[in-house]
Parts: sequence; C-alpha cells; structure tokens
Amino acid sequence: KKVNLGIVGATGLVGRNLLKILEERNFPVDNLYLFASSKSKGEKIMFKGEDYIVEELNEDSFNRPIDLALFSAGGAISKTYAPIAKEKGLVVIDNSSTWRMEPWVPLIVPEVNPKDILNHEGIISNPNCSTIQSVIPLKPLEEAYGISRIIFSTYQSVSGSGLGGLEDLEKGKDCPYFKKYPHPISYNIIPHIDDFLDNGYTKEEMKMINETKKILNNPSIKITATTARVPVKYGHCVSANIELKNTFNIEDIFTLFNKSEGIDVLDDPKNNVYPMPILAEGKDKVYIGRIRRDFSVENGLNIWIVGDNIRKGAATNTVQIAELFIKYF
Ligand code: 11C
Repeated sequence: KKVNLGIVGATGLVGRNLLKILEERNFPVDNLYLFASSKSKGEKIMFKGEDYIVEELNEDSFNRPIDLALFSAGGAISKTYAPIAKEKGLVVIDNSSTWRMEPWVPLIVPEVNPKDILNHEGIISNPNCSTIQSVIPLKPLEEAYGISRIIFSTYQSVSGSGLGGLEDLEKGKDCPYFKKYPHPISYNIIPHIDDFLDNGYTKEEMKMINETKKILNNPSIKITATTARVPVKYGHCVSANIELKNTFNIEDIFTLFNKSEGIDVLDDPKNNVYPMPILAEGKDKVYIGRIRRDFSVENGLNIWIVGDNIRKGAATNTVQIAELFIKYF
C-alpha cells in the first residue's frame, strides 16, 4: 500500500531528517507534498532522486488527496493547522508538544506502546526527544519489576533547539547575541530548556514527567526531572535514577536490556565503554550503560541513556509511527 504524504516543516532540521529516513527505510510514498513557511517557498528538495518544490503552507494546502501529514514546524503551526488537516480527513503525526497531553491523542513510541495508535482520532503525537529515549529502557523495567519513582537528570544537545541552536554553539562565548539561548552555550551548561512555569520547573521538565506517565500508562509513578543544555551538537544523555517495586539482581537487568527492542547495552567500565553522544549520533538505537545498583535506597537502580535526539528522538520515531499507521489502517 502506498501513501500520499505531506511534510509540514520540510526545510527544518527534523523535516530534512524525516525525508532522509523515509528514503532509508524505503517508506512507500506515492505522491509527496512539501510545506514550509513563506521564507522557504520555491526551494527544491530531492527525494529518491526527484526534485520537489517546497510550497508555502496555507489553509488550502490540504485540499489534496493526502493520507498522512508529518508535522515538524513548531507548536504554533501544529495548533492552527493540525485541526484543519484532521477536518479534511488527513491523519497528522505531530512532533510538537501541542497535542501530546490531550486524552484523545495517542502519544507513541513504537517499541513501547504501539497499540495505542488504534484509538487515534486524526492526530497522533510524537513525544519529546528526551522522553522517547528514556521510556525505551523504562518499559521492560516497569513490566518486569514495576517502577515506583524516577529522578531524571538530562544533558541535552543544542540540535534540540533546531538549526538556531547549532548556530549559537558556533558563536563562542563572547558573541553579544544568541538565537536560542539567554547565555552562551559554548564552554557552558544552561539548566534551562523551554520556558519556566510558575511551579519552578521548565516545560521540558514537565514534558518528561507527564509524557513518561502517559506512554507507560501509569499515572502513579512518582517522577521528578532537571533538564540542562550542554555544548554538544547531536545526542541527548539522560541519567535515570529508578526505584523499582520489587527486588532485582543486577545481572538480570543486563539480560533484560539485552533482549529488549531498540536497546544496545554499552557497559564495560573497565575498558572505558559507556554510551556517549558521539557513539549515538546518526543511529536509531538507544544506548544504555553505567548500569548499577543505587545502594542508598531499597531496589534502587541507576542507568545512563543516550540517543540521537534528531533521529530516534524525532524523525525516526515519527517514521516508525507512520509505518505503524500503514500496518494497522
Ligand atoms: C530540546 N527536547 O532538546 C527539546 C526539543 O517538545 O518536542 C523538542 C521539543 C519538543 O530542546
């Protein structure tokens, strides 16, 4: 079965990776329509050896026989245009945070909760990048032992802010202005991702808390998070401190991760083997290491999780959701 596909935000960092990954995975595209803002109108983008012209997104863009639209153009565009697309009978897979926590919107990581897609009503959300890589190892732990509490601490690369973040990293620390950050990011770490809320947390921290509960379908897990931006181009790192409900042997945790979908264990400290962004860049697996018992609490476990935020954290996960859509509908 071939799909008529629209990409909204085709010229952005995630949009370009979407096209690359659709090609790599030989996604069955029939007609392809590329949309972006007026700035990119008329740009040519090659897909499977053919040039496609980028169109400016407007209210009539979906008056076409498009089956599936992949949105990655920020929250404001998704808020306005995803309902228009849905109204016209398209199914939207949305990368923004706008629709994720709506109870009627499935929030999917294909290795974790693929069947949630069966309940979709026209909009399906792709989770936040640091959430995606974190829930992949949490799912087998939740199934085997139950999880009572998680403390997330993240170290997130500048590509999470798009092309502007990558530009800011190159500006050094003495530049008078930055596109994405309130402080220099080179030679620095900024404990501030997305806007601050009245409760003292950032939106990124609340995304990790709320999205994890939704994807694991367990609102009773206690979760807290601190998220920080680090001067790395690609690849987010997450330290997860986890309290399990039941006792465990550390050897069994290794065995569990080794047989879980989407995970590669890199854990040989004597030989300096552990996951790092430079090892995850360009890959679609999530890398787990520094697996060890937290002796300070009962049934405590520490793990270090690294993933390519643009690929598995965004574009690859979106294409995998599109593949699920083909499988189930
Ligand atoms: C970052 N996690 O690294 C963000 C980017 O809600 O999809 C993705 C924001 C989102 O800045």
